[in-house]
Amino acid sequence: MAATDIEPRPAIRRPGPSLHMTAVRGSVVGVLTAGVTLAVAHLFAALVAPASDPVLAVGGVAIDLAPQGVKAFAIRTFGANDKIALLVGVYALLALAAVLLGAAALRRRRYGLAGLAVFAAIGVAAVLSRPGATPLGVLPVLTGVGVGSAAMLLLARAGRMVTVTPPSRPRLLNRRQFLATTAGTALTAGATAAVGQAVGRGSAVGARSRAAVRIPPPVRPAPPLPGGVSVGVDGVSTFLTRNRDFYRVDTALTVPQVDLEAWRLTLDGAVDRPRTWKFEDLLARGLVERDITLNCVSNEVGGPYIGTARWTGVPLAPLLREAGLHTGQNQLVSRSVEGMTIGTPLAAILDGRDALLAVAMNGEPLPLEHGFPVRMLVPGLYGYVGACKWLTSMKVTTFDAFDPYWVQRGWAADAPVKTASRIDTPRPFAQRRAGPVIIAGVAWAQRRGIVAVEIQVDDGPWRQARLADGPSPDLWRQWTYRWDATSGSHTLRVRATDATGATQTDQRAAPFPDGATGWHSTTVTIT
Ligand SMILES: Nc1nc2c(c(=O)[nH]1)N[C@H]1C(S)=C(S)[C@@H](COP(=O)(O)O)O[C@H]1N2
Ligand SMILES: [Mo]
Repeated sequence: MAATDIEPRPAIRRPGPSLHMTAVRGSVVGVLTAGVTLAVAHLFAALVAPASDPVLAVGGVAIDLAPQGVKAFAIRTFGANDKIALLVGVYALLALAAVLLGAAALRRRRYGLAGLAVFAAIGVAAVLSRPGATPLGVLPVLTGVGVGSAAMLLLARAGRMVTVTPPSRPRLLNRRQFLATTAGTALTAGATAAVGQAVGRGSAVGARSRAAVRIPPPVRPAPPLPGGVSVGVDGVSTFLTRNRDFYRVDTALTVPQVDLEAWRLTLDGAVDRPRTWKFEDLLARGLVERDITLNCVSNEVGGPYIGTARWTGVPLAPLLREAGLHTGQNQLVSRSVEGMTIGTPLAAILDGRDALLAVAMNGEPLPLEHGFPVRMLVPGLYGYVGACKWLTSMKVTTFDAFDPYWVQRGWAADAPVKTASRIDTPRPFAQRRAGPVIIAGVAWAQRRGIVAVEIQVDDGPWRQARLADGPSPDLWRQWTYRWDATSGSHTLRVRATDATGATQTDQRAAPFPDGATGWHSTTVTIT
């Protein structure tokens, strides 16, 4: 038995290794073991398949298993940083587990090894459960755990304690050796992780593919936007949202990297003629260009998950018709390269609206975050039922036959965009001088269009806002209202009416399961 494991039993009572010292050694051994394990796994994942990184795989499982309330909370609280927050959480849990593992390894080597085996099992299970996983994907975890075990044994050995002259406190057997071993291990782990990062960047095949893409000019360009679509008021969102400002909502922990050479889009299911396209085949069909507003069902009243872009793409309806749709079908299931499934009502695609397979956004190939090389866009539907990114297959089927990802989690299978409006300025709790104050914002009801926006100050009457130009029902519409502000604290409310004549309901509803409702309001102070 190792010296660390024995407490000599002299009659006199003497201090054991100080709790402090044990905790420090345990933490050092555990965290370094975890560091080596994860760094090696990361490097091998970069070499084999990025999705086989165990941390990403576990994070992915967490996203898919997270109950609806937790997901909604994460999007509400962390917004576009929800994935960073998740990874921070995963690493924090790992660090805690690592400290315990290190302490266990110092007591008995086999406790440490058993702990690592548990990690290996979790990692392997997570990796294999990811969409598109291959048996090769377990290589990074297993190699990482193998090297990690060796590191742990080395560290635990170097961290042995000895009691030199009872009743003094036990000390490190060889302080210098412990320091040298930990420093060496830390350096090795760091260097391995850095190489893994570099290899990962080098294999950023999506970025390379995207850089090489040339999108031909559209055969049917978008009609020019009238200058009057923008109210030109500070604080109101730009009418077209820049790509870098466009909201991003998806379950992908790392942005999928698509190699355009290998990428194919298939159409099958209940059709006479299943088809497969390469990217060039799609471009060769001739592109159209459309300005379309896209928004997320998770958007709270007044929330930021909406944007408008000029999209270039292939009209989707003719593609489906050419394939010969069987009768009785009502759902098109899109599948993305990382395994998302999105179900779109066939009727919506075929009713004459500009449903697209988009290849470009605001004049550039689709950004990787927004679905390079191809995403679907169906005006009038929330993104989770009409806007699959990183698209790789489409299947014609029925709603009875298949529940896509979000529907399995209780969201509505069909989700037309609800009429909504937002006050962009003044911001909440803004302070303004008494006198004229411009209230302005946006309203949207894709497919129907906005015909009126009204403003209410406190409990006063509803008054018409001035609408900016609205060239298409698939676009949001800006509005302004000139308010003669009097001093005091005031609540401003907005509501919109769509072209069917329906005015937004004041009934508050949360985004789940088919989109939020209620009037956006904001409180300002006038001095
Ligand atoms: N592959 C994939 N496509 C996806 C999603 C996803 O998680 N994975 N999220 C959908 C949702 S919920 C929305 S609102 C839109 C958001 O598109 P954006 O990130 O380009 O704004 O993408 C949709 N397409
Ligand atoms: Mo969404």
